[in-house]
Amino acid sequence: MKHSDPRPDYAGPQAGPEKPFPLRLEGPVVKGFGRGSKELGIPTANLPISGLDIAGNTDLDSGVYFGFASLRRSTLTSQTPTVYPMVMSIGWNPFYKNSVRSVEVHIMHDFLVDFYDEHMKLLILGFVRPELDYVSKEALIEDIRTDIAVAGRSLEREGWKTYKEERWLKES
Ligand code: ADP
Ligand code: RBF
Ligand code: MG
Repeated sequence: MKHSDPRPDYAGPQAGPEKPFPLRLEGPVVKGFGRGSKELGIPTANLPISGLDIAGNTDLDSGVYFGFASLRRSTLTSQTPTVYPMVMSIGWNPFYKNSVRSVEVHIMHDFLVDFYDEHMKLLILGFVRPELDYVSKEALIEDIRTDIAVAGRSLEREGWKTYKEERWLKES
């Protein structure tokens, strides 16, 4: 896949998620490098990388995935978690030459306040593309914007949108 190649409008099969999906990951939202919002204009809620081990998914390929995320306020544990569509990046962020692997989630919702420390659950339903390096920050941003559009459209399909009601996501 070259950076200049046109991108498909959808990810994953029309009918719905296929093995090994759905995959589940969860953990507290932690501080990342502080680059998402400030540098790229795209905030990403980071999970501790150990979250990958907990779920037994250490071998998950680096790249962009999509699905649904739920958030539970740490101070209001009795509250039913809210579910949102999400797109996420697992990897080394070659553009930034990170030395640690990260799990970062962009939630497709406008939040008025930050939600560090809240418990986030991820129902990962499909793969969008492998992780890439970029010639410029603008090229990276453009591809992430496309990832968001592709994920949003893909999750609205009949065989996919029902996962928003999945039981585990809504358990507090
Ligand atoms: P960090 O490097 O600490 O992850 P970011 O610049 O990536 O910083 O911002 C991430 C934080 O922004 C999240 O932890 C969350 O509290 C907040 N946030 C606000 N809106 C969103 C959103 N739509 N998706 C993800 N995080 C968001
Ligand atoms: N970083 C990369 O270096 N290469 C990528 O291909 C890449 N894809 C991403 C896709 C999405 C949907 C998101 C949310 C982030 C992606 N990133 C990628 C990570 C980006 O560099 C990171 O969010 C910022 O460095 C802030 O931590
Ligand atoms: Mg982040």
